[in-house]
Amino acid sequence: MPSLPGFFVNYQAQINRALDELVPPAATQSPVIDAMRYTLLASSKRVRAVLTLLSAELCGGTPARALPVACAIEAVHAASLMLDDLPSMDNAPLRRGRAAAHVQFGEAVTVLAAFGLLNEAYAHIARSYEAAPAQRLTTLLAGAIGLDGLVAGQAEDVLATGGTVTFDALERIHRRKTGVLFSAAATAGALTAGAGAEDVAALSAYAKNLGLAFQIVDDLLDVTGTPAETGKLTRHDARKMTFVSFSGVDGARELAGELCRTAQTALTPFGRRAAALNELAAFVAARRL
Ligand code: GRG
Repeated sequence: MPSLPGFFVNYQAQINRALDELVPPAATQSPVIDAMRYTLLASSKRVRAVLTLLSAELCGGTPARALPVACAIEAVHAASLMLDDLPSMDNAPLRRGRAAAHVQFGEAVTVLAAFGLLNEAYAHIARSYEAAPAQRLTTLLAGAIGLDGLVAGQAEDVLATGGTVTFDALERIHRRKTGVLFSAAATAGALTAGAGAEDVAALSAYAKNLGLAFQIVDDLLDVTGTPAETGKLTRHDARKMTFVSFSGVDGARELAGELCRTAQTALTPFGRRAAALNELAAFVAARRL
């Protein structure tokens, strides 16, 4: 089974340590903090944060400087998963190989914990960088979450559930739900390295296509994967239109492969220095986890 590229292990360890410090255990009993840590620290590939660290390195920066914003992005991602799983949205009982947060802690605590993670994400950027990069990074993140990003994509997705969507609408939903945060992750890494506009644009194009491919494979794994592989209930998207409903299993895999090749083409200016990001794209095209 295609597994994560070998270099992930080292990055994941750094990211997991930093996330543990970002939301430390509560000093006195706090179900909200428990719920934040429950989802944030559960088993995850950490693809978005690794993308931030790799992008920073590719632009001459260091993982250490990129780590705070990489963690902020993982906190946003975890918050989005908690909200997405709620009964009023995707109604998913299983996430990251265990009960979803609302099953474990109830809906009220889960909504508050998601807000808590969002808040900590911004606070972490504000305290970790000088004023000018902090402002750029928070603006970037707000754009990715907001009205042309996660919130917009999720709104259109939820409102379309049970009905029909066009292929273009589906692509827009998935680009906003997943592609935009991937793009912000790569851009953030490049910005922490002081990259120029051309490098930022190339990495953003790479990540935007990678993110859409990642989401298409996510749809595919809902049909062809197992809960043991994906950590969530499978066949759960049957009431939704997905790329698999439009293109079939083989067509969706083909489309994801094409997008990954487009992503790799965007890396051409970096030459062989982009080997790790090329490997990540090859993994996404073939992934089963
Ligand atoms: C206010 C943050 C915020 C969000 C509101 C709920 C919502 C809008 C958006 C949901 C977006 C969403 C859940 C997109 C799905 C993205 C996706 C493919 C998730 C699975 O990602 P993996 O496989 O998961 O990287 P791990 O567990 O490995 O991190």
